[in-house]
Amino acid sequence: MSFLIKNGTIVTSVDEFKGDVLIKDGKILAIGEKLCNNADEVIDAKGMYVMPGGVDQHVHFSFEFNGEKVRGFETSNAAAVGGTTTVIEFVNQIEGKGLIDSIDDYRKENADGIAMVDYSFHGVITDPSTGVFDEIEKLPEAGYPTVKLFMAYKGMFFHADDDTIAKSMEKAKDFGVTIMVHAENADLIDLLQKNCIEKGNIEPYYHAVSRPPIVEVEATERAISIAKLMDAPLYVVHVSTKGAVDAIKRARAEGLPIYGETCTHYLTLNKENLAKPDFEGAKYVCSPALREQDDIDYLWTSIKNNWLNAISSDHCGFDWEKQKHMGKNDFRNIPNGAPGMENRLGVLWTTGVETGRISRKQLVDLFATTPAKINGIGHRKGHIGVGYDADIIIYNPNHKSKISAKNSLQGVDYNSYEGFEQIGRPEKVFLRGNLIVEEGKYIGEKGQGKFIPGKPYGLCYDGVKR
Ligand code: DUC
Ligand code: ZN
Ligand code: ZN
Repeated sequence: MSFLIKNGTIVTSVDEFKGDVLIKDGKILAIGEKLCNNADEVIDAKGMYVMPGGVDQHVHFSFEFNGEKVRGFETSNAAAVGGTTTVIEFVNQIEGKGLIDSIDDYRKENADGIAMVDYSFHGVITDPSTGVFDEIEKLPEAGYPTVKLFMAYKGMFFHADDDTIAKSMEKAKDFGVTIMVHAENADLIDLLQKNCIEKGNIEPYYHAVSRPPIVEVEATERAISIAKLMDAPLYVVHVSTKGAVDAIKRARAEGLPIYGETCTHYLTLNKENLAKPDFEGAKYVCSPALREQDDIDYLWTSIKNNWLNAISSDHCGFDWEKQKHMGKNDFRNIPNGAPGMENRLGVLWTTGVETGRISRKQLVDLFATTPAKINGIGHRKGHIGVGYDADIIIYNPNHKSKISAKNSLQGVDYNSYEGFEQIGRPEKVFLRGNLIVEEGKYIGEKGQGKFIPGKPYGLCYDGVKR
């Protein structure tokens, strides 16, 4: 099946121009002015923006907290309607098992034949006892060139200490594997949490009180120091504070290959949400915690100036009614995480592009192009160019809607952006040349998403083999 998308404004991370895009056999075949061809279907995109499908490199479809599990790949059509055509999810190493086997097994059971957008994986090291460091060199061959380590979550099986981080980096740098960290100081959080509980401060708001900016800043600086010592690249996920941005900025100014992302919610939601009455605040319990306005403003400045390099959703779908309520009497038991893969583009367009804070090109870069490059899939994803996968969004900037959990496909009983007035929407979305969203509705099929192996030496390596 071939499509000719005519008369749209094509937006890439480096260019914006009026033109046509011809797609055939899943790939972009031609881009130009007034292309004429006998495509099977011609689509008039006049007045619309034609952009690459989003790459959400930070989603959780298997995260567990106190035995409670998030919604999985069966809800990935939500990413599609939100203009995201590739998701990259974090898979924990199973205790006593190798990292590659853990991801392979997870993938076969939970993603293959189920996913509705394309997908790739980051491995999460949880068990250093299995010879996992020696396995790092085999990750690129398996198509998993990224590894995440959780500096937070003291006492949980996925917490990683500095020794694990250093050893991972030492190995990773020789094989082009990118180490990513969730940077928060686990010990300090544990101490502050206990202090809150001892004083009877059990409500969701104290999640934020016990995770102040300094715990993120300290861990970010420490991770950078370890990366410097090991001469390894580093990618810091979900940066939420000025101090952490500054640490990354300083490192890059020194010439170190240190990169970072922020997330939609850190740009648009604030700490006061956690104070909502009737336990509504629990909906906003995620880690790092939501911040105050000065940090939020600085994050906008950071994405505009390329101090941070990508915007992810950190999608993590726990229900409020049953799952978040586990922490009714102790905020420490509230599962951490917020849904958001469906809303990343609409919210960023409305709060970023429509307000003039960032340009459309910058949005494309942060939403699709750079995340693809960081994860070794930039040769086929995240860009509108000849030979790339035909993952394309036709964005209608004139559509107006109100975000609501009841119209959402995320499979979660709340939406963090409930009532948000969104400007524009992905009218049509193509996944490798297949039309999967039409008039904003998902029309694809379960299992249409495919595994996209990542290549090593992603963007954090700056094109240099270290
Ligand atoms: N933080 C979250 O809020 N959810 C998932 C994992 C994480 O680190
Ligand atoms: Zn995290
Ligand atoms: Zn996360």
